[in-house]
Amino acid sequence: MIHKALLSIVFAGLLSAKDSKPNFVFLLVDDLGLGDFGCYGAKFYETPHIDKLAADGMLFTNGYAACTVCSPSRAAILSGCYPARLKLTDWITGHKKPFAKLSVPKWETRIDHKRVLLPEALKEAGYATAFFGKWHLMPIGQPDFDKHYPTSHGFDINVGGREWGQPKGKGKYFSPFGMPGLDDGKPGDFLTNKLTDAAVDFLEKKQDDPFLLYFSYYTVHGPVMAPPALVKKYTEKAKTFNNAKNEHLEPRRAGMVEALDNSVGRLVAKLDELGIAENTVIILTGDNGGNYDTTTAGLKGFKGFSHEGGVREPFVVKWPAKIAPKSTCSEMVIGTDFYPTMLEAAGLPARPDQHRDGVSLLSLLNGKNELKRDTLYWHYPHYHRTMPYGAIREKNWKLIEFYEEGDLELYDLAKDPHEKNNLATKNPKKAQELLAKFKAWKKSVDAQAMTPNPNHDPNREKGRAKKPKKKKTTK
Ligand SMILES: [Ca+2]
Repeated sequence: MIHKALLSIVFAGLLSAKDSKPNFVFLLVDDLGLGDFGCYGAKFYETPHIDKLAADGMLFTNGYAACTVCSPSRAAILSGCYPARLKLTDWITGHKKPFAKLSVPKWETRIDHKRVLLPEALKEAGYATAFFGKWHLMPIGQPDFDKHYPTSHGFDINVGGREWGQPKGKGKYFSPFGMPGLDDGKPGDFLTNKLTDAAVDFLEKKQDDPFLLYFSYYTVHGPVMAPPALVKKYTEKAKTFNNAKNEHLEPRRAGMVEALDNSVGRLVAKLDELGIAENTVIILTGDNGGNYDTTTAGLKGFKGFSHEGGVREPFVVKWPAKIAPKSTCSEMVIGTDFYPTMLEAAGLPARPDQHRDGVSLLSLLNGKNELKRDTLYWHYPHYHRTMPYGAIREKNWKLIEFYEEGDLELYDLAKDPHEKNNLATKNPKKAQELLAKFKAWKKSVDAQAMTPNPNHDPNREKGRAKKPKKKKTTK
């Protein structure tokens, strides 16, 4: 009897130890604008499941992506390092601008295998790790291309991840998909739904293990395609919609967002059904700002731009065991923070030699609205929709430096969240103070600098990226 009692105590102890290790469902949406969800102000798009997710957990109002384009932002999440430190600073494979004023540094198109990435750290600790969706972290055209699938970077399984930055199968968002590990389905099947089927299947199989379900949605990146019934719904809605906030009434994109919302709803429902929702951390965010066809909640710029519309993201965390419902947090948080956050949430030791630029958000999730960090940084030595630039945000101040001419823009985001009043000439002291900090940071992470381009030819610089919304330029 004593033995039996002892055994049951030990067993209960083991159970609670296991229970204390949370599961992680990490949901990364592609090209997600700050204004895309109801809980961040959308009225045209309908996202009841995501709104409920936010209401059941914590909604962040100063969430950031580590880059204004895909690949660097994704690498930052997986590594806990700024793209500048990784030297992986542009979307793969980037634009070529051979005649531009500055030469783009020789940047990386792969993550070094020596790094212990988030899924690898969790896998070491006994987690089942699964990747679904868009990867976009492979050195296209290089001999080691095949060594950079998700399964070479810590994921047990890969459903859908390859070099693509968007669906490029025969049917694009519709069957056939042409993606590894994903059945091509039948004509008319929609990619978001099929990936969700696979993720739900994983949950059913792994419900007894601690797991990391990393769902990196291809949506809502273009091509803008949605199931016909949803397109019809939003085409009708647009006809009578009271567009008080001047939202972008694009029925297909609205349909993509609703399909995403349905996917999130299915995952949450499955966790509830399996009885594992209480100790599962669900995180939902985006890799960079929304594209031209969406609404950025009034922020300036879109994906690819240096201003807030390029990097501010919805950022939601639900963890019933720890986070009080209807919580909000205004601290600045960024993609590099997920890695240390998940380690601490799992009771695992931090790996400061790995996630060098991340800060654990656990204290925030526990209700303390403070973080020991005042500054965030971005370094984009590339030509895209924006001119090459770097930026620092320190508390409410944001400084942007455009690398070609050294032009500065300074904003007080508390008073001017839409970046309309450049204060760089009015407040040169603050501008120079932030610039000095920004330069010191670049040095500290060994950021790659641009150099004068010996082939610079203004007459051949066609399609040259323009600074958004500055004074009109003459061609
Ligand atoms: Ca993206």
